[in-house]
Amino acid sequence: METNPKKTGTSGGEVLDGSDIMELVENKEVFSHFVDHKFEELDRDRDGQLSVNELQPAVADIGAALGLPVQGSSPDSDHIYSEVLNEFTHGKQEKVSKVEFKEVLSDILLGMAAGLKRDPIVILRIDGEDLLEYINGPTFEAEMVAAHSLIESAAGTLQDCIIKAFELLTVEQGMPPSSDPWVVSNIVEPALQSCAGPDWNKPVSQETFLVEFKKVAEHVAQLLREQHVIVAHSENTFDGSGIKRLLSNKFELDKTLNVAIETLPKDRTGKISKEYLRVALDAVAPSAGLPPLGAVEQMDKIVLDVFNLTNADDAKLLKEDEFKKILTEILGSIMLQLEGSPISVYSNSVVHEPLAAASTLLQVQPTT
Ligand SMILES: [Ca+2]
Repeated sequence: METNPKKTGTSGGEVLDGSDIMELVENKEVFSHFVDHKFEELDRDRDGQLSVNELQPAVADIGAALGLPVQGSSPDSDHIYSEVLNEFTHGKQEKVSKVEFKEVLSDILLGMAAGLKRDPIVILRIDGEDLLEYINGPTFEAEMVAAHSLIESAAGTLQDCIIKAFELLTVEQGMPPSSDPWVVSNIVEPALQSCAGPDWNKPVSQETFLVEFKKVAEHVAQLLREQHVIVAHSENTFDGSGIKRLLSNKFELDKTLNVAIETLPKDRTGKISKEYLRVALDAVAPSAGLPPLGAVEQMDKIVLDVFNLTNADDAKLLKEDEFKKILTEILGSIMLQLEGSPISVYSNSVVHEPLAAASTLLQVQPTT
């Protein structure tokens, strides 16, 4: 995950924010038709019910729509696949009627739509044009000089410098993530090979670096023009609103805090050491709309500042109530910091098939 303080230039992208899914499910007539069609397609033996085997294609589609790798490729995602299947079968190996299928599908789709609304995904098509524009634009030289002095300290060869410079470019400059194995073998490596010269394996001057990097970048742009790369760009902003919601709901807050301290070590009188505040905060994080500790550098910095301000690291023993009170104060301080300057986090990943096409589940069939 990378962090980015600036607004990203993704205005040209196609936004998947869940509103299409929401519209589909909320339009009774269209959704009924969609379910009828899906059901008929899945019910291969035409007995009016879906067996576990007949449900498999729907489960695979839901996985693809959720952005999961194909079934069988990792235990973590396979677990989600079996959860999805359990949703339909209620954990039993029984057949599913159309009514049940419709209910569960509607729940799953609405859940997906809500997830996308919180954290929209923008689909970008990288075709080399933005990269070409960037390398011929006004900021290129200054930025590459800065990049070079950053990279140079590692004292690499020209080739190393060029590879590292590509890692510094993002979709904003028209470059797909250069660490993606597909991008490496289909775009970056071929461009490097066709541009290799006599200075390739030694350290070079800034001037030579600029000239050579530009040549390779032009070649990369050319390759991108021949084969477009689709990148899913997701952005998440932490602005304190999740904490605000939690703090304003006394019942929910109590419940969350109790769960968070339940498993913490206590002394004989039931007191908890302040050194466990961090662990407790991490346990509260999902309910407060915060990322886990260690996931977002800027967020960790805020947490550190708040802990310093509240002397939260002095390992004193506190009664449960005092411990919860301090934890609540810490949440409040983090909220104020985030309200003052929200943190945006984005991640880019290469999609080898366009998302919508990967999932036939979300394609509404035309009425025939
Ligand atoms: Ca059947």
